[in-house]
Order: sequence, then structure tokens, then C-alpha cells
Amino acid sequence: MKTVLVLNGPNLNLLGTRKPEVYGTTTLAEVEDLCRAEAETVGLDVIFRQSNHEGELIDWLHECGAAVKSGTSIGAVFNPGAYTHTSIALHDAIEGASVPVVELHIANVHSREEYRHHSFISTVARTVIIGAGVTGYALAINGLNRLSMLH
Ligand code: CA2
Repeated sequence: MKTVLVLNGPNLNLLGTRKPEVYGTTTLAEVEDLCRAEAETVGLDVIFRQSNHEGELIDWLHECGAAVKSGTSIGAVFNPGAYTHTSIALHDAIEGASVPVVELHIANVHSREEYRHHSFISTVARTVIIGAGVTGYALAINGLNRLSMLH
């Protein structure tokens, strides 16, 4: 069975505990359950990870790139958190490791502060899902799976 990496960046461990008006009430553990349920319907295994550290996220993207190359992974669903708006290093990791990435944001970043409107990730993402709440994770897994079958 192939894997899909579901990767979450800084502060997403707080999901469901604060700011429910922006991010909802679902916890990250519940997002993991949702991802596993969706992946099961399309015959994928989930590797679910969260880190508050940029370098750790980079190492996991590199690992995922190697797994895609060896045919054991279809790529990553990635919510980079606030690093979305700051990190050239994450941009370079995705590009350098050739990881098929679905960039995902729970909230609609375009209806929020101006500084959230720019993403360093989008230009190297296969596609982007924004503002669908945590349901976006299921959409992203399904979408990445379908895209992986195109070529
Ligand atoms: O909408 C998203 O998924 C974001 O990637 C979430 C990031 C934010 O910086 C991006 O602009 C958009 C923030 C994640 C922090 O999540 C929290 C959850 C609960 C309480 C506090 C933070």
C-alpha cells in the first residue's frame, strides 16, 4: 500500500483548543482520524506529522521526496502554517526534493490579513486548497490520489 504524508506546520498542534471562530473546533488528533478514514477509501496509508520547527518539516519533505522516487508514496498534503508566508527554505525543499504537494489552509487566507495573502509554497505546489475547513484535508488526500494517477 502506498503512503501519503500529511504534514502540519507551526501551532497546528493547538487546533481545536483556541480561535474556534477562525479554525473551528476539530482537534489535530481528529484531523488525523479524518485523514486515515479518507485515505482508507482510496487504499492509502497515512503518515501524519506536525512540527513547530522548520528544519524538521524540511527533513520530512526530503524523506517524502525519496519515497515518491522509490514508488512508495504519492506525495504530501501540507499545511505549512505561518511558514507559508515566510519560508523560502520550505519552498526550496519541495522543489529540491520534487515532492508532489497539495498546499492546504483551513481558513480562507485571502479574507484575512494582507500578510497572509502571499504564499512562498504555492508556486511549487501541485495544487492549493484554501478555506474548506478541516474537510480540506479529505479533499486534498483524494485530489492528490487522483492527480498521482494522471502520469
Ligand atoms: O488556515 C490555515 O490553515 C493556516 O495555514 C493556519 C496558520 C496561519 O498562520 C496561516 O496563515 C493559515 C496558523 C496555524 C495556527 O493554528 C492555530 C490553531 C488554534 C489556535 C491558534 C493557532
